[in-house]
Amino acid sequence: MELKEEIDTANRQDEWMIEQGMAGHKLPILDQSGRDTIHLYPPKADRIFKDEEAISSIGEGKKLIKRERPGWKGYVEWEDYPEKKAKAQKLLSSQSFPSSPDFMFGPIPQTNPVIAGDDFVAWHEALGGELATVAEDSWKIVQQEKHPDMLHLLKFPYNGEPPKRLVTSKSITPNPLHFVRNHGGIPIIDKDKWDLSLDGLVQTPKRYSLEDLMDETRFPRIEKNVTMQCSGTRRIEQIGLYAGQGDEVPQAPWAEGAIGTAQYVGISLKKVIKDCGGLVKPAKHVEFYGAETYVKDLEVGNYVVSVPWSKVKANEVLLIWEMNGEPLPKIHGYPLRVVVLGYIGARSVKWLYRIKAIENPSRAPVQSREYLYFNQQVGKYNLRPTDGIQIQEMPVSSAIMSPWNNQAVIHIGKIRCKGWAYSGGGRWPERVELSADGGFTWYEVPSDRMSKKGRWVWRTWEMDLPCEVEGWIEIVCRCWDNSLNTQPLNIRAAWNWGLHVTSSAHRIKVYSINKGREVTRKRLEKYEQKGVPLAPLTRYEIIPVQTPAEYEHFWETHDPRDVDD
Ligand SMILES: Nc1nc2c(c(=O)[nH]1)N[C@H]1C(S)=C(S)[C@@H](COP(=O)(O)O)O[C@H]1N2
Ligand SMILES: [Mo]
Repeated sequence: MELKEEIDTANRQDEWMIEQGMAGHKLPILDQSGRDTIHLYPPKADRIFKDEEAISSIGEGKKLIKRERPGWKGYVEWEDYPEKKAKAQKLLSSQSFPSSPDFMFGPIPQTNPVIAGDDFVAWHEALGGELATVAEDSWKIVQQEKHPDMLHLLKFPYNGEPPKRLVTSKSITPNPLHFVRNHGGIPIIDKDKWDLSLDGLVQTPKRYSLEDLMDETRFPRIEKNVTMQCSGTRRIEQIGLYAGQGDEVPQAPWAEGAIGTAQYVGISLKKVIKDCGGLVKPAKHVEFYGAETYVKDLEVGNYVVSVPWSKVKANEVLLIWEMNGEPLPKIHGYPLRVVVLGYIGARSVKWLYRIKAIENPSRAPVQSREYLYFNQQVGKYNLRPTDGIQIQEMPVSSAIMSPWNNQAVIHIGKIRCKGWAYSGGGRWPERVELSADGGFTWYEVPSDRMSKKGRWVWRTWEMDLPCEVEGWIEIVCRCWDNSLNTQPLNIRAAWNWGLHVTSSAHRIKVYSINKGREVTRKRLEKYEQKGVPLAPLTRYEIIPVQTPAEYEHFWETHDPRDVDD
């Protein structure tokens, strides 16, 4: 028991930062559960171990983890081989790995990619065989397929979003700018060698080539504009509110860009299931298998999730091969992916190779242990997966893409704002409202400045928001969907350990400089005449603003400051 203060905190260079909560990762935890308070300090270094004996007993990665099928680079089948899964888990738990940087509690790295994902890379390297070069291959594809301005939040598994200025630049997101959320590598699959297996609780299990699925005499083609939203969108606000308390598994610190809209072409899964003779009892759910390898708590598997049959039956689950007029990019699931209309992105499985009809929601980790919405009291030390609601439809949400938080804006009584609004489950944004006073008064975005409404798509919007006042203001945005659902007004109300569903009204602080006011207009003219730059806001410049004569004149024509009696 460590009673003595290992006083580390005296005379440290960073004492002030630690005391002010700006370096929470260095803080000892106070254990007050006994009579005396005990300080639990972070260890100086991570515990490093490698059990060579256990590792060599498993055999070589090359033999164990091999390519399952010719023409499917980076695909390893796990779900069919429980023994192989157990061996891989043993391999990973017999050694230590670098931990990912604590970007929530520690400072966020000022780099792009923001986080490297060293732990994920090391797991793949340790597994070896077919997975040895997956991280490298993934990064190459990012560079081939994605816009050079993407914000790479996590390099591997790749997670990236477009910068704010590009998120809503078009109501259909160009492919290179569509956000990407991966849990592992990017399998590189030859479409002629690919097929899809449909099995489980169906009358007649079958396999389909891409050609079969594209045969319009068998399956009517569907073309739809669909917004895909990751349930982690805007997570950065939850991280900022309570750093370090949320799910510390390396998660992309998403901002407002983990949402995108594309025109997809494919078919309804319902028709394919019918082609297999329909479901047999007691099928109620449909499970999707993605070809990459995902490591969760050192457990190794494929990416597997499920949706209820009712969703499939409503023709709201599509099998997609085309995105914005092009074959699906590799990074978005080539050759075939699922797109579940109005559900969180997580259910829209990429690199789909298997569909299985089952009785209950999938027990795979992504479905049963992730994408859960916990009560606020549930956290790291007390949670159980059954405490969380499995997230399917996203609630109504919106975001301001311009101006940016902490930005100064010069205007003439109106601040030009831009953003998006979206609602899950087939509901759509019916009204978007903005407030320039923290949410006391609300102005409606004129309908002619919103993009077209549709059941499965977001609406981008623009508005000149009336603002007379100057100085720091708070701009807030909220949306009402067609069911008149709206957003909670603060982040705290929506905070949850998984850092999902940040659907609270979006708030930004802006410094308002209203040139419509005489004093301000004249002052800015003076700056211009003298050639003094305005930015940044913190710039210190001495510009005389009143002459001594003007000052005297004021007091000659006004009451004095104090009274006589
Ligand atoms: N096979 C597979 N499918 C997947 C994922 C994944 O990691 N692997 N990520 C899911 C998540 S969480 C989201 S938000 C969407 C993102 O789709 P996109 O990368 O095409 O934008 O894909 C989903 N489908
Ligand atoms: Mo996601």
